[in-house]
Amino acid sequence: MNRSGISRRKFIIGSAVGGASLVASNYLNFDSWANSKSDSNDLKITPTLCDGCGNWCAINVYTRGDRIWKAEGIPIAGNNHGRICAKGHALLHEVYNKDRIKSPLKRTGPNKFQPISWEQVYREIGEKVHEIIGKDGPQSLFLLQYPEGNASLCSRFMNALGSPNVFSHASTCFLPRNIGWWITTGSAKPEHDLEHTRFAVFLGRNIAAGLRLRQLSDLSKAKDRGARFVAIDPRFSELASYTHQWVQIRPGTDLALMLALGNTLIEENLYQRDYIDKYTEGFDELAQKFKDYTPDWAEQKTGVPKAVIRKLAHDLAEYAPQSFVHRGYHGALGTQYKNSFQLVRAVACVNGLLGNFNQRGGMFDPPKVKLGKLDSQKFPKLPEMDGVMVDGSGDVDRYPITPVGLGLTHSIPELAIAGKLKAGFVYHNNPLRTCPNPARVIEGYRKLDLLVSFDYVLSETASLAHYILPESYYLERDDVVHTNHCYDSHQVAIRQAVIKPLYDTKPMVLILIELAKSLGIGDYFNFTLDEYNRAALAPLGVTLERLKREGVIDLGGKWEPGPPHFKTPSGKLEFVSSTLKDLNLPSAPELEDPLVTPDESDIRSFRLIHGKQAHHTHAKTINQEYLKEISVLNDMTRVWIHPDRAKALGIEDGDCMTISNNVGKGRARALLTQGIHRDCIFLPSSYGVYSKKLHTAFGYGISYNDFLPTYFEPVLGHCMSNEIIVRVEKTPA
Ligand SMILES: Nc1nc2c(c(=O)[nH]1)N[C@H]1C(S)=C(S)[C@@H](COP(=O)(O)OP(=O)(O)OC[C@H]3O[C@@H](n4cnc5c(=O)[nH]c(N)nc54)[C@H](O)[C@@H]3O)O[C@H]1N2
Ligand SMILES: Nc1nc2c(c(=O)[nH]1)N[C@H]1C(S)=C(S)[C@@H](COP(=O)(O)OP(=O)(O)OC[C@H]3O[C@@H](n4cnc5c(=O)[nH]c(N)nc54)[C@H](O)[C@@H]3O)O[C@H]1N2
Ligand code: SF4
Ligand SMILES: [Mo]
Repeated sequence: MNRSGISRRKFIIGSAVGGASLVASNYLNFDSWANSKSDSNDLKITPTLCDGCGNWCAINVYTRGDRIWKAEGIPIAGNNHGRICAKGHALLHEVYNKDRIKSPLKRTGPNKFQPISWEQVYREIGEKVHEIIGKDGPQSLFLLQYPEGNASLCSRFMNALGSPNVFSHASTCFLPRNIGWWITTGSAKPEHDLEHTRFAVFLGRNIAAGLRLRQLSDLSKAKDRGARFVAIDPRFSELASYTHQWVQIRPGTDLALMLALGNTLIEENLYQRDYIDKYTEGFDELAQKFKDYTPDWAEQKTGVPKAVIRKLAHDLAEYAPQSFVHRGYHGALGTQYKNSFQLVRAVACVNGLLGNFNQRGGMFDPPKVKLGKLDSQKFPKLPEMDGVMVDGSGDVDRYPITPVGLGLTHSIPELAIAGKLKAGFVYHNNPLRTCPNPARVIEGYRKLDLLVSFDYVLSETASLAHYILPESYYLERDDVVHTNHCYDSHQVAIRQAVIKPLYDTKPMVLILIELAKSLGIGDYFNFTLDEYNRAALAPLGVTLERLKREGVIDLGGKWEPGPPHFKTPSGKLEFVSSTLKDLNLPSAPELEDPLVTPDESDIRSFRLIHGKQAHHTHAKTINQEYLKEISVLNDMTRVWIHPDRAKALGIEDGDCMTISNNVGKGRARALLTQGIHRDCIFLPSSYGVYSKKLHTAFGYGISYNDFLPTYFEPVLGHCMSNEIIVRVEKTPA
């Protein structure tokens, strides 16, 4: 057998490496999909929102009879402008996945589950929660969720039970990015006027794989108009292949580069003086702080030649304010390094020096839609919550600027082991796969007296839960109205059922309303989803009927350039932050080294970095057969390694490597490429599913979390997921 240049021998090694029994092609039969389509001529188009990743692209889904047929993007939708990605198409098939949970389940042993009725599952959970609250108080409960969409009602559910412990994926994804921007500009997620920019730098942000469809299409338009782009990344990313320049940087050293850009802009008088006088705070102190961070100095740290650094500063300045350094997401500016928070602050300050905030071709605070609330006469208001979470979020003595309601998800196992958390509800999240060091996460979650999962398949986390309450898949349910996909205009959108649920599953909102009754908090849930949504829409002058008909409604008020308004304590962009000063933290950005570095005296020692692939979301889509086939055909589980480093270890392209450290050990095949920095290896983050109940994905590839120690970054508490040193060796034959 020879598939895409993979010899039979190598292919078997590849699958053995992942431990999967993969008989490619046979499991995937396109005819079966075509044949199973309905012959009905009853064609219907239902607008809804894709649930494939956090972009919430608005889509029109076509059905024939009761069978889903295809989807298209909705042109006016802010985040996708009519486009959808491979996942947006492929996940339509996921409704029919054989691995779906078909009714509520109770776990009766390891990987043993018994179907039970909704009444029984509500009753048993109700009894258990009462017992736990009686013994350990409501503070011992937590809820972990996706922090948008139905999140408002899930949080209401936890708060009604008396617990402030609402967690999200913040501590493994974006925490420093949001807090750094918020502290500096008052906007946690500024947007970019990419379409009109003339020069932009993407620092550890790969919009061509960690997809943001709107930005990709805006980038193309700007490129056609002559704009130039630079990707700064230790590896030749998908975006780098599309930009005009790729700057290869030593991983973990972006902060030194940003400080040197700031230094050059200031020392060479390249900054926007008028803008800075009017709209910023602390310039003189910043200039003093940046004095020693010269391009010469940064070259030593980053490996980026000083001439390149200087040229970057000059290019940014030449086109300012129609230029920017991208605000980042998960890559270098997310929860990756000990210095990520300082880095985000430095990036925000460099943008401040360019004077680009609220300017054409620069950055801006995206328009926000204010939704209405339930009538407090008719529906009781929740009592006020104590502001501090069990993990120290919001606690002045622990993580004072980590917001309550996002939480440090990767601390849950520790807190369970310490006996501080006793019962958990996990919705649309999979900590057993997406948090560091699975062995430890499993140990922690096992300690819980009650674990309830609301998943649609038996993910790793659901497989460990005492009860699984299956939510209907996104194509089968209505959700809370949505506003966060707007980008540059005020928009409102809705996810709604395209077909009836195939199995005995329910929409999350209905589950909450019903479960609330057996938990004694029914009074706080005495409404229907439609009532809740109508109340939300009331101030917008939009009816629920119209929203369901159109899917997305543009309310006008598109962002326009003008004088900036910064929602910071000083009302200005804070080069020097009064908030950080009050907390005795560095008030202007300063150098901080990464936590760990590879051992230079050991040729086997590497940093392990990781990243997204365009056809997968985290490790949750690899159980979808078509998406897996893309990985198989293109041999995409391989780990990138520099040819010189590989040669020294006797590793050739396609060879099996053993990767290990004191957290874990795994095997993967090598992809030899000049497109990766010598100091690191790159592991795609889409693989490593170990739930045996995900039959397509199980055992295919490995995950970075298998090597990631459990860290808590000192200021914000995030997981520092690129602070991994591993030993790489050729696997003996
Ligand atoms: N297809 C797809 N799209 C997605 C997602 C998905 O899973 N799949 N997830 C969504 C979510 S939740 C997120 S958070 C975003 C993530 O989007 P990104 O933040 O773009 O994602 P990553 O792939 O984690 O990292 C981006 C780049 O950072 C590089 N990098 C690693 N270390 C360093 C470093 O030290 N310095 C520099 N300069 N670069 C470095 C990596 O090589 C990678 O190319 O994508 C969103 N969109
Ligand atoms: N291995 C690995 N770990 C990662 C990442 C990675 O790429 N790979 N990325 C990091 C980043 S950037 C992020 S944002 C976090 C994300 O961390 P998580 O939010 O934990 O990640 P997901 O993989 O998106 O988990 C989603 C869970 O929701 C379930 N689900 C999917 N659709 C539905 C539905 O319609 N209803 C319900 N109820 N459940 C559903 C899936 O089966 C899965 O169990 O992970 C971080 N950790
Ligand atoms: S980017 Fe793709 S997976 Fe994500 S919401 Fe849009 S269509 Fe769905
Ligand atoms: Mo993320």
